[in-house]
Amino acid sequence: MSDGVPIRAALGGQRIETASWAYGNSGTRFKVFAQEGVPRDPYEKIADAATVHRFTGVAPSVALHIPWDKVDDYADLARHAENLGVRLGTINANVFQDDDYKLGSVTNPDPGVRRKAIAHLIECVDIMDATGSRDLKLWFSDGTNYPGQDDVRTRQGRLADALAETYARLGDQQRMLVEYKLFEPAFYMTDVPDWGTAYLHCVALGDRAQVVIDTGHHAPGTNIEFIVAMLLRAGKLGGFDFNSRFYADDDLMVGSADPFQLFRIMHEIVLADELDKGIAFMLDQCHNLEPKIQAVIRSVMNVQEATAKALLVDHDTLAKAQESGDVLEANAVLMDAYNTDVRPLLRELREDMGLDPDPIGAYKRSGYFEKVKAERVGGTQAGWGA
Ligand code: LRH
Ligand code: MN
Repeated sequence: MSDGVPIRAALGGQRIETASWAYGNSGTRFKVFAQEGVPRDPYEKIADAATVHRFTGVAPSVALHIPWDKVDDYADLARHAENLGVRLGTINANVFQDDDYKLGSVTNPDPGVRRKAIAHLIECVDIMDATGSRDLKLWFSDGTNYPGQDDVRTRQGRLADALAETYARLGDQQRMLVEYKLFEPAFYMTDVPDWGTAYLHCVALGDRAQVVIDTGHHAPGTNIEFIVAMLLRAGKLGGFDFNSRFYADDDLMVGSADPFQLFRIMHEIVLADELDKGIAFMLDQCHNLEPKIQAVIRSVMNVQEATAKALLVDHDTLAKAQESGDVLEANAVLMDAYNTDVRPLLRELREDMGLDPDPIGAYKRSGYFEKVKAERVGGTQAGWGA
């Protein structure tokens, strides 16, 4: 029982948004290994996302990336999603793949290039109007590779102007989520490198500008749950791009490299009673080697397991130990929850939800992958189009 909300109800009400691009081919600069059965268009990507929701019950929306998911009729795409039991979620802008953006997009020294980038951001808001999406997510690859290449404060001014113009275009129910990243593709200075920079821009913009924490975007050793707590305290935590990494922005399955970190993050969310208050819990991953749909199902289950453990933390005993300075007792309260096997609880929850307690087994038995492998022959497989 966490703050009066039965754990099962909290887990049953969890909402995890999957990423359309996770179902497409992806890789590294060395190689993209194409896989059989990969979708060829946004309609097929959404069918795969709906399959994840069918077997997990807690992934009812799918984030889109523009232009990777560009279609002629977004309202028709939204209907297609609805017919499959899911809805279109966060709209991700892309100002990181066009030749014009070599020296930056909204921070580019060339005003014409900045105009082009801003036009794309605003086009994404038009798409949100058509899809009914609440959130516009903005990640900028903008940065420099050598000291002196460009002026830091001048670029920040250009960025602030572009964000303000885009923010002004948002509808009343729409939000802007600003994502930061320490480095890559820029290797000397990134214009939005850390939570502080994203936070400062969001404060300057207004209430509907919030920060997104991509768990793969920090320097090694960063205490991410501290950033979570700080942004929660400031009312500026808009969402997460969940994934995990051993080294850099590896985009591996969330919880696969560091399940304890994911637990500590969800502990801060549960402690602040923010599990179902509008924070966007999104997956942002690339399944370069492993079967993609199954990997997304596993990722959703990893978030469920971390959340279930966080909901098991005895907050009263923890607070007492903290207030009395009982260091080991306080740590033990957290470790007891973390070391609890929550898989039986989640199996029961799935049965309560009318689902197979074993989502991966059920998915494999469904023959869905064999079906799409047979159907998706010909055409061009979806990818990052880079
Ligand atoms: C950048 C990022 C961003 C997306 C992209 C797919 O590394 O995390 O969120 O636009 O991955
Ligand atoms: Mn991301």
